[in-house]
Amino acid sequence: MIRRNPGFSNLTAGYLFPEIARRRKAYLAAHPDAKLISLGIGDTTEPIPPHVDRRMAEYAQRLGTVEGYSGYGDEQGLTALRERIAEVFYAGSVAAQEVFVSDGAKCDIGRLQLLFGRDVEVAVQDPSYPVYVDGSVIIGAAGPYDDGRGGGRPGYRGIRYLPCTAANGYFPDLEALPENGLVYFCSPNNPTGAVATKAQLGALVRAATAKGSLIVYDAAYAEFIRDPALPRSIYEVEGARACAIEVNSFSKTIGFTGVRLGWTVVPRDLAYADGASIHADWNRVCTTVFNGACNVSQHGGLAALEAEGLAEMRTLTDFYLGNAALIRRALEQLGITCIGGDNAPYIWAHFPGRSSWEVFAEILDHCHVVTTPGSGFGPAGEGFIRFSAFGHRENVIEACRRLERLGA
Ligand code: PL4
Repeated sequence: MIRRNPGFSNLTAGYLFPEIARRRKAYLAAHPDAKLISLGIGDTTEPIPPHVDRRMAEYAQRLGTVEGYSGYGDEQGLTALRERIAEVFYAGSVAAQEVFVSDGAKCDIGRLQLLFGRDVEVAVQDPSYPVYVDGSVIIGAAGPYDDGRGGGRPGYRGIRYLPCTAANGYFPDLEALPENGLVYFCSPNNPTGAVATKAQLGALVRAATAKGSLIVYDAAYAEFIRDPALPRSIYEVEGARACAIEVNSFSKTIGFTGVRLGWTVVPRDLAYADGASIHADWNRVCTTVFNGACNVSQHGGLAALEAEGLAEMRTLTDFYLGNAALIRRALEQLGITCIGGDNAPYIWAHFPGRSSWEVFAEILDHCHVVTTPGSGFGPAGEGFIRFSAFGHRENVIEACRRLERLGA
């Protein structure tokens, strides 16, 4: 019989978000009258803004006509959208041909691992979005500790965890970057909400360059940055074009978590150790195992980058940041130490000395609020809870009211 990719059996736990959904369902089965509010998974709740929605609907209608129909498009995305992304988000530092439109940042993070295979050392911020680690395990670049001393040790062999804690201002020790490895870096960070400064990103780029490592920079929450001094793209930093790929998404900015649209920037300057072009290989990946993002979504993306769409994006991200401010204030009034929420849609709350899953269960049971346990994002997340700011305002206000029960 066919053999299983050992990467799957090497995963030591289920994927975080389905596990939360499973526990939520189990709780509801035992407490069918509970009116749960989710501040857990970072999924958008507000409708797609009218300008973007109208443009997509018009385009979808035209697909039902002979003149308006279109089939497969370029795997790399619509030229007009690639040009507009380069212009709006990168102001000339990136060419349209270096922008590859996708069906979302998560999907591209998974596909990017094809470029580097299993013989690469991977480094992640600890805590971080679990796709970086779990995807590395599936492809075989990481696995469980098997030296006989790993029993109970959190994390995986082959992953270099770079702790990001209050003690280091949520920015890792760059001495610990691997040589010739792959470094995942997310800013604004999921789950902590911390944003790297331009000086910090400069140091990251210099360290990665010196060590011959490549950065995959996840900027999925860049549009939530309100502090004008904070960088929204790694390409704001000199040298980044030669050591960094950037992934981004329309998911959280215009409510496209279900519609699906994102992009990845792969500069032509990037090269492997043997001098081969990473841009050329990414183009090969896109044309070989991807067939282009949905054409309706891409027209939604184009609309989002027109003046009305950009204004809608701002209004929507402001709304979620308003939620974040309410949640953070409610937690701080209870004496809980938090970061995030000011330039990111996540609040990272500390429950010292407690297990994250235990606090998750307590909040679920006492407040009927679903959260995300910090330990699901890496060993350094133990003792923390992530609160997501995605929710209807009335639910967020009610959740904040219920959280007061934690102080009782
Ligand atoms: C739940 C840092 C959320 N089912 O929608 P995409 O694919 O363009 O972007 C996904 C993504 C990429 N990068 C970062 C992210 O935080 C996310 C989305 N993360 C969360 O709650 O952490 C949604 C998670 C989704 C999943 O499994 O990823």
